[in-house]
Amino acid sequence: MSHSKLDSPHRRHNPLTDEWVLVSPHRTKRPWQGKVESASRELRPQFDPTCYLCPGNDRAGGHKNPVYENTFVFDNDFAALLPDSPAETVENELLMEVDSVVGTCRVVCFSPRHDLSLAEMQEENIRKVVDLWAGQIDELGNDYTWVQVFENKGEIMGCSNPHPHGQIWASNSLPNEPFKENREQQRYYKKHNANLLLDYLKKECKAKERIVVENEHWVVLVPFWAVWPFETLLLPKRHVLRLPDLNDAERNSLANILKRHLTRYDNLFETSFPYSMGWHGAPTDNNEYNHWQLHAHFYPPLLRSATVKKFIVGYEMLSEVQRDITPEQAAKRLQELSEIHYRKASK
Ligand code: H2U
Ligand code: ZN
Repeated sequence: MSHSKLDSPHRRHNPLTDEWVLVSPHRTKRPWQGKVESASRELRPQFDPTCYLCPGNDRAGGHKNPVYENTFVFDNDFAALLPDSPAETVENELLMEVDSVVGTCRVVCFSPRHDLSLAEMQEENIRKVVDLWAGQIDELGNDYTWVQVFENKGEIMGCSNPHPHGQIWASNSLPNEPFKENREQQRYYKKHNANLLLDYLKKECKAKERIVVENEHWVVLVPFWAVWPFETLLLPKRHVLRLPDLNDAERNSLANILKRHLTRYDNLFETSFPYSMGWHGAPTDNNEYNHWQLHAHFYPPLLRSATVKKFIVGYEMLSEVQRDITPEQAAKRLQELSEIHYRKASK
């Protein structure tokens, strides 16, 4: 691809969703102005008696957490999806279509330690989170078509509690994002008799420009079509449909790359980096999904500092999403960061 073409405003295509993003690189030609300020270095206690996720504490509705030692999963006390929504009450009319949905929501505590995050946990404990995610997808996949494992991290993302945790929402229908990804991966497979993301990964491994970190089994890269300033995609090097299909070595290796990647994220603005991340594996109904490749998206909102975030507003809401800093510039910044966490480095 000619680089001069990428120096002026252009649009990039996201082959996973068939959507476009406007890139305006000329707006970042000014030199990087350096770190603006780092957010206050919050020190949290290892145990917070008022936290509803800490071991042994009370939750809503009279529930009490066990004194868990590693991970802990429970049914969300305020679930957005319910397993017993009445299907027969749903009526359809032209232009006012309704579909019934049944599902379930769970909360996953990554660690009993209130003061940690995945980035600061030990690899062997991150591995336990990987196993928990895989186990949940196995279990909920028996009953539901889509099992969305995700983490919404940081106050700026609307996360209500700093205790390291994620969520799982499972449903009997395919939600919008996986619907698009399924359609596009299937279309590519039919047309090229090959897997979209594996073909894409081959190109990225050759170009190297957008690769942030990799190990024996995994790659983290800033996708060519990234929308969020420091958006990344994490994917296995071999063809894998779902998290539970990973073998022992690949799970350890996943814990390793998660720690390294999330440490870089934290080091970027010397803050516990906010993001929404989640896993996209093949749907869990009985259809054929050879066209799928397991991957995780990381969508961090921060743009210039620990406090300056990107908003998707105006032209972006009304016409098309847009970015100034290019995916290549973002990748370069992430590549240059240390894998020693800033909280450890400055001690
Ligand atoms: P967030 O921090 O991403 O909002 O997730 C916390 C979840 O925990 C949220 O979905 C649930 C909320 O419904 N929750 C409980 O299930 N029980 C409680 O006692 C408080 C919060
Ligand atoms: Zn806590």
